[in-house]
Amino acid sequence: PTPTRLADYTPYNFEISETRFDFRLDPKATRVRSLLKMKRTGPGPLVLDGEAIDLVSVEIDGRQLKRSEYRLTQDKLILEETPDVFTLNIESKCNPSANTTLMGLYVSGGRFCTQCEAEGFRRITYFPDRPDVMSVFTVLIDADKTAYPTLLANGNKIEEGDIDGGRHYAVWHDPFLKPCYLFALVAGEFDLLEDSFTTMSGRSIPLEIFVDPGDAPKAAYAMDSLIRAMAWDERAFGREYDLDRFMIVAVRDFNFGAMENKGLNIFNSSLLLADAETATDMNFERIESVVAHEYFHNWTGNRITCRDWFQLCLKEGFTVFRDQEFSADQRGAAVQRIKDVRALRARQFAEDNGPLAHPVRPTEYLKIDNFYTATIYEKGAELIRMLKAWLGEDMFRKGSDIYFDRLDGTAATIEQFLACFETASGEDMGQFMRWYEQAGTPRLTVRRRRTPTKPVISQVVSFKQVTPPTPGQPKKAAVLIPIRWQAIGENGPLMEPQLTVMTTKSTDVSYPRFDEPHSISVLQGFSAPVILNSDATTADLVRLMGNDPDAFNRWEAGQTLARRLLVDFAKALEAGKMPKTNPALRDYCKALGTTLNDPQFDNAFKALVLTSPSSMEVLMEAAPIDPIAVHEAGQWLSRAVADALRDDLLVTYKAMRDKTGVFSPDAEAAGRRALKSRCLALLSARFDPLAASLASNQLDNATNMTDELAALITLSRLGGQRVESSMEAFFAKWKDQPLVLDKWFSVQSMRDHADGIHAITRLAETPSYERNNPNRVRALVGGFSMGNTKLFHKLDGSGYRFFADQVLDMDSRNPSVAARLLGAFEIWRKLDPRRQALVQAELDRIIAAKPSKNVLEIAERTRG
Ligand code: BAL
Ligand code: ZN
Repeated sequence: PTPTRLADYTPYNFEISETRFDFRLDPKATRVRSLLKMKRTGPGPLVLDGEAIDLVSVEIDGRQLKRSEYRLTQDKLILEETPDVFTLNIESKCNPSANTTLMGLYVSGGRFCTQCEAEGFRRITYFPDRPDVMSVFTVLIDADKTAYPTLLANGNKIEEGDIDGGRHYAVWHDPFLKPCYLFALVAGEFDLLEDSFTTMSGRSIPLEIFVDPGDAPKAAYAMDSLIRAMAWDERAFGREYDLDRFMIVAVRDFNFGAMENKGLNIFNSSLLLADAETATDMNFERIESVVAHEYFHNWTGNRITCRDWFQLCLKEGFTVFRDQEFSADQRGAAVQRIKDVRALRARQFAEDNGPLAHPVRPTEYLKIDNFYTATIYEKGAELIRMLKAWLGEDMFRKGSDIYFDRLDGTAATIEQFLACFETASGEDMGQFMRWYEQAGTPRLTVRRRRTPTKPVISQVVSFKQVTPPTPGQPKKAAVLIPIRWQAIGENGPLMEPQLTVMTTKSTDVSYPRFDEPHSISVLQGFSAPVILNSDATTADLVRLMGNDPDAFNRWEAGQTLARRLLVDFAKALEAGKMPKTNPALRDYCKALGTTLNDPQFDNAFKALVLTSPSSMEVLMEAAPIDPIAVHEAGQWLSRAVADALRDDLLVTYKAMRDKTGVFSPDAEAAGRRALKSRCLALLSARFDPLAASLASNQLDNATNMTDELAALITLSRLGGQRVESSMEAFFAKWKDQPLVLDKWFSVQSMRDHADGIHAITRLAETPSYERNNPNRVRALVGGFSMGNTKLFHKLDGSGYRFFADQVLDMDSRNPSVAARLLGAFEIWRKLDPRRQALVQAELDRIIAAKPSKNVLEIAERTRG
């Protein structure tokens, strides 16, 4: 297959001033008629995209074309000759109930819904399926009234009524220019949760969330989040909602988390439905941020969209940044930043330092679906954050105001985006652009030294940056790195926080002489997405854990200490030795105890301080290494912490128990539960019978899913008699709640089952395993590959084989989900040689099986 290249971009040669679609819905044969008002803007044939659909007829200005007047290939409809201005009518058919790809128009739970981003619209009808072709859409939906009482599309409803044969129709008009990837259509029977929001100019906007019958109460938190997000976007970015109503629909079968279709967001029900009994605090938190994310896309994505899919980060990076800022305001900046950086390190750093590394703005792809990555999203957001850190808050806001003003209604590029900040600040964006073009995580080395002159009048911090080679990019240039730093003494900071904007490969910064012992807090707030290599000693890190005014770096100091210990432990375990207790470990445990008992820190922060770096971080630092040694190193460290702090953990666990009896999903209550769960997990690392009895008690008496699931996970890790009966009881209790059953599959997938891979295979064969449902597949196959170190990485290769079989099986129905699952192999070069050989054999087997383009692209790039 030939890749699509950024360098080959050419504008489309037609404009479509008006678009009208008539849908006659039928699960097996939906008929789509389109009317497009076309105007030629450049030479060449008219080329429309279309895939897995049947063409019925094509007309130009009312005259039906003969078969010889157009060409039809597997994915294109080509008209060599057309007038300059004309009306094009096309009739086509598709089969939504047979559409297991979940791209285009499909059926989920008996309801019609769509997913068009990135290239799904071409599975609905023939159209220029590219983001720079924008039009004003009017959509008529005609469907059986009993089976599909609710008919929705983008924009405002302008007409509805009954028609013969028990059918009815609705006409929707969206006055805003949009590309077809933002098109949406929904039809079915729903319950409705309604509310409203009054915008800053005083317009009252009805808000409607459509869910499966009976689920409306579970949409209340999403509605609350939406209202807060709408108000926040007005405050933080001056953005007001534009249409007359805003709708969200929840569906069970969905490839993405959610989709920002204009005025009609469609959500995976896992990111919309929540109540105390069935959803965890993490679910509530995700719902809040994803509802906000999709809403924020209305400006960053919809009003201003992308010229081509290489510019995906233009909307995704900026929108992730906006949702992170929103969550920081809702839940506390430090805790939010820590969670975002943990996720960045576990996912994006793994991607950026492996075979799938690609720039935030890639230059070529086979399937764009494969580029909805942590790099585009999370690193893309980090770039916006750096822009803000560099330019300052006011200049950043000025630049974003210029962006919304200048580019509204257009399909834009990263260059156009950065030009707005150049206009605002007068700064040259040339070097900053490298962040979008260069893949790989820069390493930032920091060293402290005293000036050699006597008496010492100043001291120096030296920074050096190096970005390692990535596939296709052997040489890297220096990037602009905003470094926030500060000298910290025994009793707190000795100076104001500094911002050094590093633009060269190395730079020295001097600071005044301080007589007292002090440490340098570098990259406060994680001011740049780099891997820091610092010469901080254990004493420095302990000092920063206690005294750094920057809460992120207080946490970071503990993480750095823990990472060093974990790498040492993992290497010892791999060599068949027992990790040794050492002074650094004792200091680390003592510092954790101090934080745990300090009333000035909030509980959510304490829970994060008590959580050690992910295995992924340790694997990356210690590679190549046996992944099971890394996993066991984590258990060793947890056990050491629990041994040192047993009494404190127990007291805290008890103190965090809810005494009100009333569930609240707010940050404070969630923080208490997070700390309680963390204490329980640490106590269980000692295999103390007390932990088993605490977990059993918690499971029996839980009144919310956060507590219930934490107890179940603890029991599943402890093993022993209670596990099987608890798993069975949980299954029986929740078998009718698909979102909770996903959690059950996920816990099962991560257990170290006595009969190994056979247990996982059996799970994939149980009747409740829905092989077509992305959530269920991600729970079992994703959970297994990312969370079951022992069985996935078993040296007999059975874990890798099972996983590759599952990817190929999913690929036959849903290539984009299959390709995403396959990402679990991206770390294979970090593994020990024996496992590398096993994974390589599986990648070769996948490639030989002639998979979809999606899976082929990921398998080949991973294989290298
Ligand atoms: N645009 C795809 C889903 C999302 O990022 O919101
Ligand atoms: Zn998005």
